[in-house]
Amino acid sequence: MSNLTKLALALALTAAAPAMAHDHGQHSSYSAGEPGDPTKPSRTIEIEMSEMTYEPIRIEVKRGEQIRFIIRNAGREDHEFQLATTKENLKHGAVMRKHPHMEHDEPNGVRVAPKKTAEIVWKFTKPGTFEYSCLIPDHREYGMTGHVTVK
Ligand SMILES: [Cu+2]
Repeated sequence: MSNLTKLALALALTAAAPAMAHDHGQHSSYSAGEPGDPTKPSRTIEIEMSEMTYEPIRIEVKRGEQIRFIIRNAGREDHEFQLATTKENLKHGAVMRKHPHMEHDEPNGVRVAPKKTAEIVWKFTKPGTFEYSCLIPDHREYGMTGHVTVK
């Protein structure tokens, strides 16, 4: 290998490294806590989604508590339950606006078809206020946000 080739290779690796690190970071940390362990005990909270709200719209959990969310779509359209900080959901919502049919495959969120039910097991490891929101374009704006207080 010539010195010039080695230099080009080194530059290419340096340029690629930050992008890779960023991707990895996005998938290994979640703003509202961490994915739960379904084999461990959890408290069940049922959430009903419809146009354009959640029931309940406010819940309280203890720090370190694991919750099994049973999320039922009682509406006539698809809805989402995306558990994160407001900041993260707004950022995610902006991406959804450009790509409305974006598929999610993350443990902190789910899209549910009408009359269907989904489950998310989540461990609230961080204190603070978090939210669940539907990021399908316009749904959040029409009121699809609920809040989780972690004490
Ligand atoms: Cu919705």
